[in-house]
Amino acid sequence: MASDEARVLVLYTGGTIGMLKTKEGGYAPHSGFLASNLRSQSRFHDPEQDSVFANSQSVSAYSAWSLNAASKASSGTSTPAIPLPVEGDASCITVQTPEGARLLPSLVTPRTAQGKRIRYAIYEYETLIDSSEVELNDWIRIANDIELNYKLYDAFVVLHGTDTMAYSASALSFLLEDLGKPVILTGAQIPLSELFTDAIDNLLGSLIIAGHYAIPEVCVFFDNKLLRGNRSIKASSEEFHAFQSPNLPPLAAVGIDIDVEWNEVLRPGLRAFRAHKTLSSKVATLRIFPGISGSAIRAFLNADDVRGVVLESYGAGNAPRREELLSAFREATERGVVIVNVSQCTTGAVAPDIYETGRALAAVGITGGADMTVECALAKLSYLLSKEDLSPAQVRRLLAQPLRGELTLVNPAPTYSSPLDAGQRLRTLFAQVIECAPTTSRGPHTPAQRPRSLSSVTGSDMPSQPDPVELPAEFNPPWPATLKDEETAEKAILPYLLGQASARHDTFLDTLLASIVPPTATNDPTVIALLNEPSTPSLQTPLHLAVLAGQASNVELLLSHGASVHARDILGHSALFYAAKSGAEGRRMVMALKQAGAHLGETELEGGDVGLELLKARRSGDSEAEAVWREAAGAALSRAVESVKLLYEA
Ligand code: ASN
Repeated sequence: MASDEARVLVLYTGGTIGMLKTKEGGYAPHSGFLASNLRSQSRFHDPEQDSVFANSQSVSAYSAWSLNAASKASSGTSTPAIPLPVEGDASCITVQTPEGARLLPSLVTPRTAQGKRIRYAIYEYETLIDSSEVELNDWIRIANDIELNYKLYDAFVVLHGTDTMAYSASALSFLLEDLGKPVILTGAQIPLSELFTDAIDNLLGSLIIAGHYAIPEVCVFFDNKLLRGNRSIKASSEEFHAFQSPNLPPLAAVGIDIDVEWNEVLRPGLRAFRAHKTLSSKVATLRIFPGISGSAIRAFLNADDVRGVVLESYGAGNAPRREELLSAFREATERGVVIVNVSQCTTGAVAPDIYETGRALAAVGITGGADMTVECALAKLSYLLSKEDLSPAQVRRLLAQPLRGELTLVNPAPTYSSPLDAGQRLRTLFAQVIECAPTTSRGPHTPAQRPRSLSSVTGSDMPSQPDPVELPAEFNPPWPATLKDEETAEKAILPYLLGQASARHDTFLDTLLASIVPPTATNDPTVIALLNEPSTPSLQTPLHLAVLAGQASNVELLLSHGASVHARDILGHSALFYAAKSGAEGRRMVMALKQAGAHLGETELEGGDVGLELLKARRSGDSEAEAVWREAAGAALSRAVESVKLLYEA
């Protein structure tokens, strides 16, 4: 398999997307249907890339099977299982299951506009469900499956019913601790089996985003919008635009281009990824309504299996101040029941100190949940209460602060002043970078060309050139043709500046980071996410560029600021691959990257890229280079060697 392929594992849990009509007349998930249907569609599978299915009878077996499946499904009888490919088939992918490794046939998309193919396996759960039947154990199962396969895949797509997708996305966002790779939940309002369906756009969009962008978050992708999962709600049971994120703009929007809002994307986790595998079922929601009785509330809060409650209050966090209600709440919180206050309004936040009614709730020990959705607050409570070492006071404290970007702090400390607030500073920085830019990567420039583009950005007093301003070709990808406003300018300049600074052998990267990240907020996720935006048309991030330029201290600096070790460039390589490729000099970078959770990708290992490098080092007697590759590959070394076994033996 080629290294310009991204690898995505699709966990198929059920939902409308793969449903067929039963003979009783209702829709229900149908085992086997989805994978065979996708295989028959050229946009989801390019048979030319699939040696096994192109060259064997399996193609006809599959299509015969899929026809069978469709006709039997409509008659309500069961379908045969998908024929499993045998060991050695080039198109099979290993999927780790709780029972051990399984080989699954892979599918591969045609090349995307960005030049990659997405190779994916569909791991269909034994019992496909309508998501209205989802349970806490299903979330733990998904989290566990992602953990088992974390190093084998670049990203994960979870096919899920829409009814409870917002709950599942919220729960997964907490269960997946220090996540560094994309996990995208999607589904459909109309099944893939129907002529007119949203399943195609939703699944294809999810695969493409998952395969191209190292967005280290649990997201929901629906109707061309990528939403932070724990900010999403199902807002319509009829429209294709089923999901909304009322208090946070989408993380990405798909149109002619895919526009990722990198400023909103969270930083990847700092520690090694792991899945938390317990949730508390002792949580419940309580919706306030006019006339609600104190005795009903007291009975509810006294129930044995209630340890955490999401209180759905009015407006900015208000509820009646009747003493019978307040005393029921007070008794519960004093017993250690954790109550979090979120609003019945779709947009806006709970601000418990605005009204006396809201202040009364805070006074009886109820925690303000800011702008969390009900789904998210419930999932967060369930997650926090499952951590037995946390006291109720600690749970309350954690509820009020963002753990996965799930809430907006009411008065966040000012963390980010746009460099464009100080045009002069930006101009100076830019001029410095350009003056010292390594000419090897960018080609020769005459200084006169650069101020021209700069003046159109900042309205500066630099020497002006007659319009229209033509930019040198190599400026085109990171620079829009016309820079109309400051925001566009900022978006265009910063990734480029960071890329340039990362490749330089001086302290310019420190200066630049200090200028965009105030010293008090080095961990500000909104700013740091900028680091993970590709700086070049070949999708290299500042981290790639620092590694390629051999700047070990810049690598360490970028990692400490939250650069993702999982981003892959157009050739499918992460920074670790290039670090290892730089031989003995790369050792320090390899160590830093591995410590931050980097690992070589399956496509690099299986595709022979790593194996060939090892072989090259061995044949040339460069034992140091070989040792660096061993370090980079770690336990995966044997698979790298296996990929070029024939050459080794030769
Ligand atoms: N009832 C379905 C489910 O949640 C709805 C859907 O997927 N559109 O599984």
